[in-house]
Amino acid sequence: MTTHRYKTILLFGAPGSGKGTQGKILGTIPGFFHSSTGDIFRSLDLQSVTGRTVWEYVSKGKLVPDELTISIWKQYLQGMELINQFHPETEIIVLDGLPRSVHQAKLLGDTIDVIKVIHLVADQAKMVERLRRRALKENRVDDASDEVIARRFEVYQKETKPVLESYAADKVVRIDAAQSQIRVLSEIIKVLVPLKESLDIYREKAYDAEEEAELAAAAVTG
Ligand code: B4P
Repeated sequence: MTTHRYKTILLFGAPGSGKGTQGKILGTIPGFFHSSTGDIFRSLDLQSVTGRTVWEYVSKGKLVPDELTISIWKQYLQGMELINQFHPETEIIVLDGLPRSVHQAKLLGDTIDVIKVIHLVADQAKMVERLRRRALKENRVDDASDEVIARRFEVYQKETKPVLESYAADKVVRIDAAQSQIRVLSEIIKVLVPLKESLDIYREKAYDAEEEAELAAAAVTG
């Protein structure tokens, strides 16, 4: 695993705000790597102790405990790097659903370098309606009942929303998530294009400087 902190964009918002929807699309753009804790949790084997523990929380609309969440996510990312699916030197992580508590944000402080927070905002009734519709299509345990959905919103207000205060106000961009998917996407893209271009220039310069230093060192020793 690289020793640098990963350049990261957070997709932030309440359940049903469209983090996963947008994250999946952004992850198909060269130079971006999408990572969703919700997806990682849903892919765990229910026969395993970890898989069953996670299911216990998710199915009740609760947050999976912080240390367990971070440990599963780090293992996942390490695996992706090892199998060459994630390239930290050239890619930006689009982090969807993490951190979901102030403690998680602290635990991630030495691992990720948050360059922007995309805050997807819509009214709760709209998001609940989407989750109910998704429940019919995807059969997700966390959308299974109005009670579980309501608990997820409570958890969001109490534990997740305060995370926004962990980041400088100029890093947070608020986007109206009640708009069509393509319009939400286009607003996110407008934010990401200049960020990605300036990061590429910075990384190229750093690479050239490193090469020059290596050549100079070789000239001295050789
Ligand atoms: P997630 O998988 O992150 O689920 P989510 O918050 O419900 O969904 P999201 O906002 O991504 O909505 P989506 O795009 O799918 O988390 C699931 C659970 O895992 C959590 O409740 C928690 O228990 C656990 N968990 C995850 N991360 C954790 C962490 N860090 N710590 C502890 N526990 C954690 O959109 C929803 C629906 O709306 C879709 O059907 C989509 O098609 C539709 N939609 C989206 N955008 C739309 C638009 N603009 N217009 C119309 N429909 C739209």
